[in-house]
Amino acid sequence: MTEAFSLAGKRVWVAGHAGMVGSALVRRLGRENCTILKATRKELDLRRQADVETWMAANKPDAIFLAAAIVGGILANESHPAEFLTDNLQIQTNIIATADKLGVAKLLFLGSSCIYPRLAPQPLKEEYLLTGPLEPTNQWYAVAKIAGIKQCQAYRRARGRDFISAMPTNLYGPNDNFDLASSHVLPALLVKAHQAKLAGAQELTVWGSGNPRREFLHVDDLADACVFLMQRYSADEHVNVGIGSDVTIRELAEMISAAVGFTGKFVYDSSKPDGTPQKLLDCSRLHGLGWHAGTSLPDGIAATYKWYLENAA
Ligand code: GFB
Repeated sequence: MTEAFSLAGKRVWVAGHAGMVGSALVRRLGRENCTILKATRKELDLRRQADVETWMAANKPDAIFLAAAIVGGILANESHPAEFLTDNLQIQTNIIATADKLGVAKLLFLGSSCIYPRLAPQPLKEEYLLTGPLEPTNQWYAVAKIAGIKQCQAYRRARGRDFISAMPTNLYGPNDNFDLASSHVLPALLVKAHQAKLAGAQELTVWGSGNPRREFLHVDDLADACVFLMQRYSADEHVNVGIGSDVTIRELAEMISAAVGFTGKFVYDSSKPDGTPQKLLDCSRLHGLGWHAGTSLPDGIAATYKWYLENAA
């Protein structure tokens, strides 16, 4: 597919540049001939509309990757419903509405596979959006992300803006959150397996039943897909971004233990929630455009463990 929107010579704002997704985007955009704009949290509170307007008017982005969000694993979502709903709505609304006001040429909004109904058929096609009830543990975050898709569509229709949305599956990689209380499952199990190995422990605690199925995409693959979509995609419909296969949490724990060298057994903590039974994206739309993920899960886990040892352990 041809490149309809060139990033060459453009001022490109990565909103949320310090996070796992934003920092992957900054790495990937280093290969494009563009000027990357960043605003630290100290410089700009994205929840404050007037501050966002002032910063954007002064910095004049031509294109925006909207990767800024309050994110977290299943427990963080359950424990902070107000922040996951309100802060995310504020951040995305301020940026999208100001991008419209200033006539920003292109914007890509990032969502999540939790936008789909809890019991939607698998793999999840884009058209399953709003066809059933959401997963209760992350409904607050999901509602904000669904609103973001609709905001992009609304500005496309009403104002002719080239705002698009990408919906990644569960992500992992460098700069992930490795805090056990608020992280997602993959970094959590990496830390737990590593600490259990060091302590010579015989057991590792896995939350829930181990039966839920999840699909895991390396964040560098997501960044590559986002740049691809920014350059080549322009339509109302959001686009799923995944790897095409999923594993049970039990299988994930086994893969991580093998990578880390933990040889003990798993104990399942049924006081913790399972969440959605399965989340596997149908990526036919993205594959049809010509993009495929390049990192296998075992390779991605090995690379992330190496990164963790060198940077965060
Ligand atoms: O990754 P995770 O926190 O989020 O949990 P979701 C995935 C599964 O792993 C759940 C289990 O069934 C957890 O119970 N799990 C097992 C663990 N051990 C652990 C552990 O030590 N830590 C964690 N965190 N989980 C999130 C949503 O859902 O996914 C967000 O809450 C977002 O809104 C994100 O969509 C991508 O996949 O269940």
